Amino acid sequence: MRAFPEDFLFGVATASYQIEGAWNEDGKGESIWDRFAHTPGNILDGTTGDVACDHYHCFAEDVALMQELGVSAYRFSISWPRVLPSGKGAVNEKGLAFYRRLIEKLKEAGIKPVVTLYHWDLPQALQDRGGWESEETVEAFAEYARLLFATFGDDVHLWITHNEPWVVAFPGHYEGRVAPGKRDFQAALRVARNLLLAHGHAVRVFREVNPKGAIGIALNLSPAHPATEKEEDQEAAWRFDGYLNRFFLDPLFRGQFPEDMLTFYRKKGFILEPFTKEERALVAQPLDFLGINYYSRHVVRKGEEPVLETEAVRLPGKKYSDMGWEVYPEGLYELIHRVTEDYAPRAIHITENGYCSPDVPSCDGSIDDEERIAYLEAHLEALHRAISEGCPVRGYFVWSIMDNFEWTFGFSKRFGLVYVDYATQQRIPKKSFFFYQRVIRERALA
Ligand code: IFM
Repeated sequence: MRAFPEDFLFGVATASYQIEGAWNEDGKGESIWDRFAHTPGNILDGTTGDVACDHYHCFAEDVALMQELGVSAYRFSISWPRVLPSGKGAVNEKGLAFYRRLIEKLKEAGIKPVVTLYHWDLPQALQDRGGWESEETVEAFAEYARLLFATFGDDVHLWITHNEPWVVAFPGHYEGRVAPGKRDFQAALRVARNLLLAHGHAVRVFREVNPKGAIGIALNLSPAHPATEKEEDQEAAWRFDGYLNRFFLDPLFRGQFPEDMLTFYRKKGFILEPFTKEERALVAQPLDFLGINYYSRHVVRKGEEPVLETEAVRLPGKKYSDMGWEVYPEGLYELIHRVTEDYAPRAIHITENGYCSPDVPSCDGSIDDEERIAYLEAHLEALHRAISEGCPVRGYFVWSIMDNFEWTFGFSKRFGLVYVDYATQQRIPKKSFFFYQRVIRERALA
């Protein structure tokens, strides 16, 4: 038996746009994801998050499922336009009331709320005035954070400022594959910088308001490995590491962008202002924990992509999920050690980890997702190894409690421990639900 520490948090995670639905109910404002998904051609299967898992109405049933699963924490995000329809100014009390009801239900069930402030659904009203490219959004984020800390401060166990700022900046503003769907690398750099500043402002407000609980950020991190021993591929892998990992870790823990990336982007003709002394102090304020979202590693070689000049490589003989992501549990172990040794966070939470497979109920209605079980088991084992070697990992959140709207892929991808029949909103626990239930009950891997 490999036992986990007594106070280790076992949780599950979701995000507002992916599950809530009720996109225009009770005074909610439009988000950039409403706009993006409503624009024909953006979502692969033509669906939207208008209804999604209808969690806005079914949240009590969903909390009951979490209670049955036995989790000690639930990570969810607050929809900014649901509580501030224009992004700032007038508060939508009905929106706040929804999250109050959810938090109450969680408390009754003995589940600790873990709240993400920003999981990608920016109020469209702010986007119309420049979105994350504009300082106005940075200021609005600080006020939005203040409202939430003041309203729910003492009931929330962990606060997460941003989820995966890399995705917001680069896939959102350079690749154009997620909202707001821009294709401009210069804009993406500006957005990345502003997201870090906004994070810093929110942390400062948190320390001022001083609620119970702790604050951190969730980064999507992934080891970048060279496809071959060739020097140009090794350089490509280090550059990709700078692009994905160090570009956020260095400012958060050292107050500045990595020197090699500043030079690289400058050579490519992009403007990236280093942080000033005041900004450094703001961005690198001590965090209570670092959230890591881990799914896979990246294997890269030198390639034709115009900015980074790297290219992803798919290796023969390896297992890939339905997202096309390699199953690579060793990467989680490697990452935890690297972050612990290079950046020394006070604590680490694995804020997301999970597996995508094309699950289909069998004739008797059960869902036998053996591959997900194998994935979770291997990752929990890697995590356990890192903890037993002294890495400060305090929690683990499976993505996701239930199947949901997988952004550009719509409902065509399933990550849940619980199957969702979108036509009826019926929830069916998969076999992996019972696997995770047993791990939580025993607080150990068999
Ligand atoms: O669904 C997403 C989530 O919103 C952010 N992290 C990755 C998940 C799977 O793609």
